[in-house]
Amino acid sequence: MPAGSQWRKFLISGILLVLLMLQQIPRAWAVEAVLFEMADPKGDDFGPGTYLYPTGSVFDPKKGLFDLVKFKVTADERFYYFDTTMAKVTNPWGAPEGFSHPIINIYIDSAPNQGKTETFQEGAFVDLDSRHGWEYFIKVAGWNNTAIYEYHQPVTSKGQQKGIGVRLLDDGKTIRVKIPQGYLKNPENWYYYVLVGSQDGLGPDNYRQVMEKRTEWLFGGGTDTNYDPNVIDLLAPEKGDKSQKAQLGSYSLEKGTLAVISPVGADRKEVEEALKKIGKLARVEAEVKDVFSPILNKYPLARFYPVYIAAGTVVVIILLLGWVNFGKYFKNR
Ligand SMILES: [Ca+2]
Ligand SMILES: [Ca+2]
Ligand SMILES: [Ca+2]
Repeated sequence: MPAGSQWRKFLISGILLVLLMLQQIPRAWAVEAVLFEMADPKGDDFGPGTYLYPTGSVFDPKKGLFDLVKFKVTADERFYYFDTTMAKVTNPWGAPEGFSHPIINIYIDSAPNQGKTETFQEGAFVDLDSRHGWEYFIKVAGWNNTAIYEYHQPVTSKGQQKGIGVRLLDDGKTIRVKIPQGYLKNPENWYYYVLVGSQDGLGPDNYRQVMEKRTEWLFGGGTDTNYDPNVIDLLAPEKGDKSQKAQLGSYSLEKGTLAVISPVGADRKEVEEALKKIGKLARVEAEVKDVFSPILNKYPLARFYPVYIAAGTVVVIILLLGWVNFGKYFKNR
C-alpha cells in the first residue's frame, strides 16, 4: 500500500476519534434526573371532545398538530428541561424555534395554598384548581415569545427570557424548553398544568379561538362565547373524573363559569431521590473546579482539555498499533 493512502486513512480515523471523544466526554458526565414523566392519549386534540380543526390547508393533515403525546421534566446541575412531545410538528411559517403551530402553556404549582387560580392573561379560558394555584408560568411559543412569569407579576410584564432556550429536538416532535434553575424553586413540590393551543399572534394571549362553526382560521365545535376553553389538548388521564373531556367540558354558559382544570404531579419522594443524584454530582464538579480553577485562570487554553486528551489518545493508539512509521513518512517527503 502506498504511504500516502495509509497516511490519509490514519488522518481520517484520528479525526473521527477526536470528534467522537469530544461528543462523548461531556455526554458521559452529564447526569439527567427525571422529575416527572407522563404520557397523554393520542388523538385527543379535540378539547372537550367536540373541537374541529380550522379548514385552512396550513392545518393539514387536520390532526396531530396540537396532539400532546408526552410531557417530561428533567434536570441536570444547571437547568430544568421541559419536553413536550407532539404527535406531529410542522413549521409552515418558518419560526426560528422549529415549530409554527402549537402554543404550550405550562403552569407550575410549587407551594400549597398560595399562587393564582386565574391564568396569567385571558386566552386559554380556563381556571385552575383552587388548591393548586400557580407560582410559575412557562409560555412556550415561537418567534421569541417563550418566557417564564411569576404569579405576582403584573399582566403587562414581559416575563423573563434571559438564558432560556427553546428548540425542536432531533426526533422532530419534541419541543424542549431549557430554563436556568435560578428561576424556579421547590421542584419537589411541583404540580403541572400543561395546555396546548394553537398559536395566533392576534388571538387572546396568543391563542387561536374556538367558535361554534369552524372557519379557515378558527376552530369549530365550541361556542361563540368566551367560556369554552381555547385549549385543544390538555395533559390528563384518559379516563375518570379528571379526564380531558370532563375537565375541559366543565364550563357553564348558564352560570357564566370557566372550566376548572386539575394538575398532575410526581411522587415527592421520587423527585427528592432524583434531585439528590444531581446534588452529589454538582458537589463533585464544584470540588474539581476548585482544584483546577487556579490552573485555568493562569492557562486559559487548559479548558480545551478534552481535545488534548483525545489527541493524546489517538497518538498513543497509533504508536501502539504501529500504523504509521513516522520516520519513514518524513524521510520519503
Ligand atoms: Ca394528546
Ligand atoms: Ca400554589
Ligand atoms: Ca390530553
